[in-house]
Amino acid sequence: MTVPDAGAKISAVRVALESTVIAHGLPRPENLSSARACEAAVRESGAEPATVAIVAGDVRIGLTQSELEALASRTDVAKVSLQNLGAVCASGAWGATTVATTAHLSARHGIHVFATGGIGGVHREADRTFDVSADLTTLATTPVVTVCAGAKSILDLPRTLELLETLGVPVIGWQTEEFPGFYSRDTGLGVTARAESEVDVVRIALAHWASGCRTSVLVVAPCPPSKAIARDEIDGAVNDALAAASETGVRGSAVTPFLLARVAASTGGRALAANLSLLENNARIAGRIAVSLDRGKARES
Ligand code: PSU
Ligand code: MN
Repeated sequence: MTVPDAGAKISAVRVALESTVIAHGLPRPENLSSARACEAAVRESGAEPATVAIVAGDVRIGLTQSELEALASRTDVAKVSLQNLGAVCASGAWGATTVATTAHLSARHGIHVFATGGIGGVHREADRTFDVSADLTTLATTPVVTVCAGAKSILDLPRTLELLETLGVPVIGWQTEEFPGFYSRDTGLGVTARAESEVDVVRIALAHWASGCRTSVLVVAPCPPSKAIARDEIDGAVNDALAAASETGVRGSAVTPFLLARVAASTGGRALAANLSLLENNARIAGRIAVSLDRGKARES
């Protein structure tokens, strides 16, 4: 077996799902319907969904329906990155896990594939602020397949890709040679390799890990065409939002919610529709990859 294994027993083919998007990334009630739709999409692909979160201080790999409802409706859910994971657990609080924390906990619990919307990365003006997401450093040390639609639209995408290259994280385009722009299908930026199907992804991931690499394999799947937004329109909306942020002096962790709310408003709800569509799409693709990876491992052992 060449898939790194933390020693945990795998009873079924599981796919982990990120929860920050549920508690902090989407408005209500779409957040709960999206979380359910993502779980259903994983099941339709033949795998078992495991939404990851912290429930009253306990790490949960898979939530009950009532826990999922609580996560989507409570107003005291912490955003949990690796830095505050221990503190949130120790305090008995509820927490929603970022990409970094979901990847980390997935690997620890024997799950090799997880799905999210967009990863964190290098923020614009990071040269001044040092704001680089722990998602990148965690992907660099965590051997799981991560399925996303690119990085958050408000980031510096060329620098995010540079850093992924430095960290040795392969970026696999799902039926594309272009790094997707989250809401838009294209950015003009390239990927490491293209995959036509889950079989291609599994072949690359197994070869990557067999050669001793222990990073994540990042699969980037563009937003489904019917809901995607043109690149120029999104670039304009993000630039307007950035200008408004510097005018109003919004700072720190308030910046991202501020920018995303502005982009959502200026696209008249189409940004939300795109987000919901790509989340479900990613969950479905992750399910297919997990099933195929399980078969690949069985052939090897
Ligand atoms: N993409 C979005 N909205 C979000 C996130 C991603 O459009 O809220 C979340 C994800 O959970 C990601 C996290 O892991 O933001 C990164 O946060 P930070 O930049 O603080 O590391
Ligand atoms: Mn940050």
